[in-house]
Amino acid sequence: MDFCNTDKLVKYIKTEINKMAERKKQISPSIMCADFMNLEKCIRDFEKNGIEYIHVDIMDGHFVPNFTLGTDFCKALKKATNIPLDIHLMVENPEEKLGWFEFGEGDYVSVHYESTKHLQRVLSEIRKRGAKPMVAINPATPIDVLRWILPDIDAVLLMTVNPGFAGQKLVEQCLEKITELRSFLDSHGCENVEIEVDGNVSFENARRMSDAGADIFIAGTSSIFKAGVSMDDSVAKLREAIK
Ligand code: S6P
Ligand code: MG
Repeated sequence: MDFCNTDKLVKYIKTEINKMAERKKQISPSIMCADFMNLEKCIRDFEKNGIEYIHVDIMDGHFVPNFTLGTDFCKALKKATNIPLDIHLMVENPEEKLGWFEFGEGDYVSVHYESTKHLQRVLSEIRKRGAKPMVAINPATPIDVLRWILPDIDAVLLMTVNPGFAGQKLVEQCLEKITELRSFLDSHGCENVEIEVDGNVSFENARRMSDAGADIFIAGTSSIFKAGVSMDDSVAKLREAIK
């Protein structure tokens, strides 16, 4: 290790802290970006490549201007594979809709800070139902809104684009936000709380996000669902970028 090189030294220290905190770099492909005519093959490819989570985007046409996947789709996915789900609820008043979903041990369920007046209630309900609660925040939402729900979360989903659509461009200032969020969590004794990044996680951006402190990477049209690249090759390339 070249300790005269500050960048290398900082990266080395961050890697050692991550190891101590038992966090590891993981991939969660966004299934809304898959080829729906070939979903079975896609899921088997995820399994073959040791994919850690499947990210399922649920949109209600109110909280975000789009519709995507829903309750039956999650149910079918749970039957089709043992890979845990990472359900991203982009819906108004998620506390009213949580009961519509089947989820359990090992699954992540995220709700947006901006979507509910009862954030703590809905996060604790997720935990009560056996899943891991995650809070999602939009690019413009400040980090300190998380202060009083820290005991209720296992991860923070940091949106790196405004939610609603695949194929958008990274909101650049979110890179600095990842670094700030990691220090915020560590300074409040939450070294084990993971950071998930969602939006334009390209191979190049993934490397920058990983260096900034992200742990879980939502892989969409910018990386593993790029046309003409095999899943094996793109997952290997993404793993190389985030290690
Ligand atoms: C967006 C959604 C995301 C997208 C993902 C797509 O509202 O929450 O999960 O599916 O970001 O990836 P990409 O690489 O096309 O931005
Ligand atoms: Mg998402």
